[in-house]
Amino acid sequence: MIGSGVYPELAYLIGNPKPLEALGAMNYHNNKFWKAVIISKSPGSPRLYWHQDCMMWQDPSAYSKISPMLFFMYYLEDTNRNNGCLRVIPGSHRHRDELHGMGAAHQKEINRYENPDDPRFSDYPNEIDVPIKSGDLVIGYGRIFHAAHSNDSKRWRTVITIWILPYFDNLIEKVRSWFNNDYHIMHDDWPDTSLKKYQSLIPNYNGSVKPAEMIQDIEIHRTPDSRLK
Ligand SMILES: O=C(O)CCC(=O)C(=O)O
Repeated sequence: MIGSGVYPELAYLIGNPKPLEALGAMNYHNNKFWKAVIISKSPGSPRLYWHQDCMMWQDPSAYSKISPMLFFMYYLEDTNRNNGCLRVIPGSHRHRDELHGMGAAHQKEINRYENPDDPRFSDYPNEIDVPIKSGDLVIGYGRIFHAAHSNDSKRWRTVITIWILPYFDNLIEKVRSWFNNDYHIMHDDWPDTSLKKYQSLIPNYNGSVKPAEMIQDIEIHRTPDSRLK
């Protein structure tokens, strides 16, 4: 996995006007860019565990129809069950699922596939596959549980994920402060020519709340509370 900080070439894709127009048509405005990652699944690599990406579960918008986090996934190969396509649990962005009680995403043990019997690697009756044609774009709710199948093919399978934060100015202040800081740490040294490609998506928080006010309670922000039924 490679983070966007070292890849200013991604600026073209981040600023790609077509998906942004599609967001506008879906009533998503004041969208800001957080970061992107390039994930390559090598031949023979295992499943990716079930997780959701949202880190704003203290914010009322996380419980509303308009999602405070979206992902754009650009797959660079056609994907299918054999080479590790995306899987999702429909409805899990708005409704509580058994996976919500199984621990937070992105921790070391789960990233390293240390316990293949962990239920976050299991199959679920309500999951669906999302096979994609190379170059097509998946726009997803950051709140939805998603995973990927193992890559049982002989070729690498690569996706570029871009996270977008809609209605950024409406988020609670500590969340805005943290995302703003995290974005700028990673991308401020990109050349101006790159930054200009997606200027309107650059977060801009000028308040006095420190990013630490969010990150010190990160598990609270990553986990839905009783407002998710
Ligand atoms: O590798 C995939 O297909 C999914 C990647 C993913 O879950 C993510 O970028 O959050």
